[in-house]
Amino acid sequence: LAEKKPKVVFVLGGPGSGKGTQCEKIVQDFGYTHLSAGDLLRAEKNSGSENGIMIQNMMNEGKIVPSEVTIKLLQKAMLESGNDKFLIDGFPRNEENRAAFEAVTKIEPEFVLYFNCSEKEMERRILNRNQGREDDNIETIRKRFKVFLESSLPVIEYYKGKGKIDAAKPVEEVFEEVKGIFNPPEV
Ligand code: UP5
Ligand code: MG
Repeated sequence: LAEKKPKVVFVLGGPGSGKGTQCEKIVQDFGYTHLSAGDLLRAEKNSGSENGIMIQNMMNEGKIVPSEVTIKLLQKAMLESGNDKFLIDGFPRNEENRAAFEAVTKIEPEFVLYFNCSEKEMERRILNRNQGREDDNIETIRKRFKVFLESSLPVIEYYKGKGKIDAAKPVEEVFEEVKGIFNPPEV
């Protein structure tokens, strides 16, 4: 029996570009379930799982956790949500993530949002965040930026032309632009 395939939107952008902030707003207006790959990995780390130490070490170095770990967490969260529309925030982060997700789930994204922001502004936001994230120190932030440029931007380029947003503006202005993509104005 053919099951209905879930709809997925990838929400991408550098560290501190506002992925989580905008996803919370999209959820309120458009009925998606928000799945932050980073939040799922942090929860897995805190659960005392056998992968916990590995996840912690990789996140503290700004490195990308092996695809199979992240994809399992995403699949489990999708199943448990009972929803069929997902914002996948902060994943895929490299070409291998992208290809593995597609191979395992057979899902291709409806579209991809890319929150484009300068490093200077992203660094300012992260350093002001104060949520006790272990990776929010200047040394790890620099490593996260480097991994973003080297590994994650190529994935964004792969999906090019599908939803680049100027994320340097205030939250509400960014969301106006986001809404236009979810809800194209009628002509
Ligand atoms: N803020 C937001 N929008 C603003 C605006 N328009 N104007 C002014 N301020 C704004 O926002 C960051 C801060 O800025 C907040 O204080 C917010 O109020 C303010 P947020 O919405 O949290 O930005 P976000 O893009 O979500 O930043 P985050 O730090 O979560 O991004 P990262 O991509 O760095 O973190 P993530 O949690 O996705 O990943 C962390 C690590 O997990 C990775 O480095 C990696 O090691 C690992 N990981 C994997 O290995 N695989 C994965 O698939 C995912 C993660
Ligand atoms: Mg986030």
